[in-house]
Amino acid sequence: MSETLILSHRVAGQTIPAVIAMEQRNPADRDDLIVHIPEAGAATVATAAKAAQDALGPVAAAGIEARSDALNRIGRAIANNATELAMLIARETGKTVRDARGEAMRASRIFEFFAGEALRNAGERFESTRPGAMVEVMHSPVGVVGLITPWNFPIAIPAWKIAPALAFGNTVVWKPSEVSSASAVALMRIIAEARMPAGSVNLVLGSGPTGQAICAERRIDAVSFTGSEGVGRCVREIVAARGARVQLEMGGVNGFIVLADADLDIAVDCVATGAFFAAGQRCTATSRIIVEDGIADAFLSALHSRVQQFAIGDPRLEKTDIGPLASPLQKQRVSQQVSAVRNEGRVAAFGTVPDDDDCYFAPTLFDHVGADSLLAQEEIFGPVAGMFRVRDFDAAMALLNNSRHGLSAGLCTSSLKHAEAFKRDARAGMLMVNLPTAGVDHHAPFGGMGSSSYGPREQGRAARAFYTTMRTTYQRPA
Ligand code: UN1
Repeated sequence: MSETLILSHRVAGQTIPAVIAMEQRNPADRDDLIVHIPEAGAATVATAAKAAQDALGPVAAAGIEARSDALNRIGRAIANNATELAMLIARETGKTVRDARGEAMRASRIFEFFAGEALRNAGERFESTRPGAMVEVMHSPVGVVGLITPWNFPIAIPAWKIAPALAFGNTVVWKPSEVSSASAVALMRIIAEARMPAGSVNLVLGSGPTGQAICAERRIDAVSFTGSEGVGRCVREIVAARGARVQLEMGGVNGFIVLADADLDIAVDCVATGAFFAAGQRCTATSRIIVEDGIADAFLSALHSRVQQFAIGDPRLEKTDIGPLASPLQKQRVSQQVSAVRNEGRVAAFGTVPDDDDCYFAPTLFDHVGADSLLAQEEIFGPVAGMFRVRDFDAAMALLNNSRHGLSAGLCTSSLKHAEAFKRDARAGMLMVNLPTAGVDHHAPFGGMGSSSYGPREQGRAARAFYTTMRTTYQRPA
């Protein structure tokens, strides 16, 4: 039986009525989960930003222990509701329920991590060059932050922006992707129960125009965005033009090198999961598989057998490894990109999808891809990867670094010498040795080089740089 949900914005603790503009359906079963979504215009965004601004005083007055307690409450509530949240994420975005449960637990831990960070926001105090005077450095809130988040991690990415924003005394206007609005509303319900001052977190639903209104809203002091490179560039232009702070996490065409001395089982596992899990819809997914010639055929056949074992199907089922793409639009985009590169390598279809016309896309690998192929440069946000055959380690590194992106990069080897050279020379913000390019820890800095990222790192202790502003006080006794 299908369930109908009408979603609402939530500003200053109240849901506000709005006209419905869009709908989202379960991408694996178009008759299941239909949510109706409004589109917040500039006026709604302004109301939300005003509510957030009005909450800054009460948030400061409540103090750090209250903030820390609230973040802990949110973290615990997410863990307690992980099963329901995971099923909703699976139904709404096609992420497998196993992955989604992992995501919920990650979101829970992120809130708990930042509950601690709220209490550890230490500054510095040192002597001034002027005798008798002292210098103090404090890390103060930036103010109202606008958060624009994608559908592929519908609660973990919001968590790693909302939690540090709140930990350091900011307030939030949050716009989730329209593809994951129901998951966002579920997270928002949990946040609303954490007993923070009204207006601490405000949820505005919508698509591109709502995001644009956030970027342009003058009451918003800083904007953090995760999504595509094209949209990221627009976000930066609008936000920077009005002098506000901006942080972007965008795509990657992440490379993974397999050397002849690699443990083949580890290499196959890293590539199979890195390229095809989550149907390739992770900015850290492996897109370029760079393999030393001598082992390329053996590696390919082992990879082929491994991917054949994956269960592709209904993301709501516990046994499923790979679900569908998140929406018909996503399927259309991936199909078009794959058609555009059809002649740029030898295609090895790696799996079959359930026989219906939902949003499934079979894992696809292009072999013998040339270094100047589009596959080497453009991100395909789907279960699609290119295999590049190279002579040796130096050729592999040259190919790896021939990209305007630089999010994550991987190497599979048993050679310490090559691992050290990779860590020194690979142009990427996150380096994985004998581990997949996707799958990051919640307490470590996250971000890339080149066109992949802009602004300070997210996550872990590094997150403070974006969500605080330094204030230097000089003081001498009167
Ligand atoms: C991960 O690989 O564990 O959108 C996280 C994304 C990234 C998060 C990846 N921002 O896929």
